[in-house]
Order: sequence, then structure tokens, then C-alpha cells
Amino acid sequence: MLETWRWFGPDDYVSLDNIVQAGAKGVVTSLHHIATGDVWPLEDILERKRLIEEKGLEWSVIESIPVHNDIKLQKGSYKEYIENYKSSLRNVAQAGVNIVCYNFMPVVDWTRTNLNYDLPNKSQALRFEMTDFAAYDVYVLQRPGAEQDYDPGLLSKAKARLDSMGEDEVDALEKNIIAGLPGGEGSYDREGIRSAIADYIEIGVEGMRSNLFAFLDDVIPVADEVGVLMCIHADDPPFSLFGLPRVVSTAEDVRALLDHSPSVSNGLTLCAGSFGARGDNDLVAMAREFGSKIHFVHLRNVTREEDGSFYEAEHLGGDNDMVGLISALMDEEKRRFDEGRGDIQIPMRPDHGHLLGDELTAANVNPGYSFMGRMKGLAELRGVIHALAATK
Ligand code: DNO
Repeated sequence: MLETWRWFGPDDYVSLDNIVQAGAKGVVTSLHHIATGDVWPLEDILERKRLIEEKGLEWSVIESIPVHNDIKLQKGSYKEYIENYKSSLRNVAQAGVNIVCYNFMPVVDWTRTNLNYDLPNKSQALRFEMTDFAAYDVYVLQRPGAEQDYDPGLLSKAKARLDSMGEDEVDALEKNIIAGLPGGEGSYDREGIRSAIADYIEIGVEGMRSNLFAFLDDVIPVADEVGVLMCIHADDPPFSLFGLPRVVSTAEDVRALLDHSPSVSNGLTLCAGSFGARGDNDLVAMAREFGSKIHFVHLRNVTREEDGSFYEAEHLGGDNDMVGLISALMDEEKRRFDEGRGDIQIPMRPDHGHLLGDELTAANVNPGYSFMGRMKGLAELRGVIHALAATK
């Protein structure tokens, strides 16, 4: 597997030198300064690539070229945004970067309620707490009809939870949920999120899926033509939030989208932590079934709870079989080699990491994207890869 590392660009306090020290060979980054929907200019892409290559690294994956909400909703200027997206794909291909991750999540990208969940060893993890989310959705945001989406037991826990929270805690919870986490798309205030939600509720799951398929019909032919491998990221978490339609949450969702456009350019980012937050997603089986279309992997583990809550566990801890998953992905690489495919090595990145050591109190750490936590994760994963390679 190709070890990569997510870098948020020149403003990231984790530098390219740090990435070299961590031992990763590839960089995963995006042009975060380009507004969603605008064309990525070739000069900006080449400049970013130059910075990366200057350090002896390669720009392995773009995460992400975000898809504008108008495309997801097929409204407003969506035709223009589709043309812009195609131009961006042509430009990244011309610059020689040819794996593009994206997502089709409505309104909110990845979502957590607690960014400082204390673990028994005094490090901290990211957590999604269903009670807190329901408390925000039903009693703070007061989304119309929200109570119907939660069972009565959870609602009374959510009410009690809200009553026990101080104003600062409510503000922090709101910020975590709607202001956008690093690399996420969309940052809202309370009014803004209310209206964004209303737009999507109208189209429902079928509308959302057909808009995704229409997007694929538009962009996959261009990806084919210029040699770009697109790989959609899973919904995180992989279930509906705010009553919104989610269409990349299960193996069945993935099957439908890969079948819709059978080209190899229409691929998947297998995000172990996102899909793995549902007990009915068998990651090893998914890696085997979708292997030939997996262009990028996020390796991270989660510990699930009965009500849908979860927290980010150690990379080799948690509820998912990380060793089995890596083994299945390495078998896929072997299959590609035997087949003579050009893209044998699958890029993986250690996804998220705990807060440890000095970073527990540092002000500039991007939630989930600490240096030491990710380095620990990468080192553990590297150990698994080496051990498996020795026995395969
Ligand atoms: C969170 C990430 C997401 C992901 C985007 C992909 O850590 O996995 O921000 O990059 O959803 O488009």
C-alpha cells in the first residue's frame, strides 16, 4: 500500500517536513482557497504540486474537489458548476494528479459532537454522541418534525442532557455540528442550516440518488477521457442526520453507484471509519467485493454503541477488523499486479488520530488531524502491512 498523509496546505501546522519524518511517501491535499464550484486553475495546481515535490513527496490524491450544493440539488447554476467541475478534472489531469476524492453528503460533511472525548489513557478522541446530536436537532435548532426521527427514550435523555448543559457547552456543541470541521464543506449559522436542510428534505433519498447518478453521467466520461480516477467518500456518519437523505452509507448504496457507471473511473474511497460506524457494513467483504474500484483508503477504527453513538478508537482497536481489511486490500494489489494494471499500489492514509502529549493543549491542531496521533496510527498500520507482506 502507498502510505500517504493528509495535508491542509501551506497553513497546516503539520509541515511537509513533518510528513517526510513520519515516513509517508504521498500527500493528500486540496486547494482549499478555491471556492466550491469554481474552476481549479492549472497554475495553482502546479504550484501546489511543486511545493510537494520539492520535498521528495508526491501528490497522490486530491481530497477533495468539492461538489457544489447546486449540483447535489440540481438547481440554480448547477449546469455551470458541472462544466467547471469538468474543467477542474482536465486541469488536474494535465498537471499529472489523477486520483480525485469527493463526496455527495447533503449540507454537512463529516460530523462529530465532541472533539475532546477523554479516553482512559488520558488522550482524547473525536466522538459522535447521539443524545447530544438529538438535543441539538430537536431542542436547539428546533427542526420541524425532528422529534419523529428519534425514539421517545432517546428524546427524554436528550432533553435531560440539554437541561444539564451550560450556555457555553451548547455553543460549543452547535459549533462542532454546523460550523464545519477541517476539510469539510459548508459552514452555517442556525438560520443558514435551517434553510439548507429544507432544500434537501424536499428531494428525498431517491432524488438525491438520481442527482448523484446524473453527476456521474456528466463527469465520468471526462474522467475516462483524461485518465482521472474518481473515488466517492462515504457518508460520515453513515446514516441520516437532520432527516436528510444519505446515499453512500451501505454496501448496497456502493453497489448501486458502481453499477450505474461501470467505468473504472467511477470508484470508491473506502473510508473504514465512516462505513465502519455501522455494524452491518462488513469492511472486509466490501474490500473484496469493490476491490477493483477502490482508488483510495482511509484507515481508522471506531467503537460503536447501541444507540448509534461512536468514538474514534485506536487504529488497531475498535470494532472493525483492521488486519483483515488490510489483508483484503493487499490481495487486491496482488490481483492488480497479476492483471498488469498500472495502479497497483492503493494509496492509504492514517485517518484521524488521538490527541496526545503536548498536542492536548496546543491551540492550532486541526481536530482529528494531529501530528502525533496520526503518526502513531501510521506506525501501527505500517507494522501490519509489513507483517502481512512477510507472510503472503
Ligand atoms: C474527514 C474527511 C472528510 C472527507 C471529505 C471527502 O476527516 O474524511 O472531510 O475528506 O468528506 O470529500
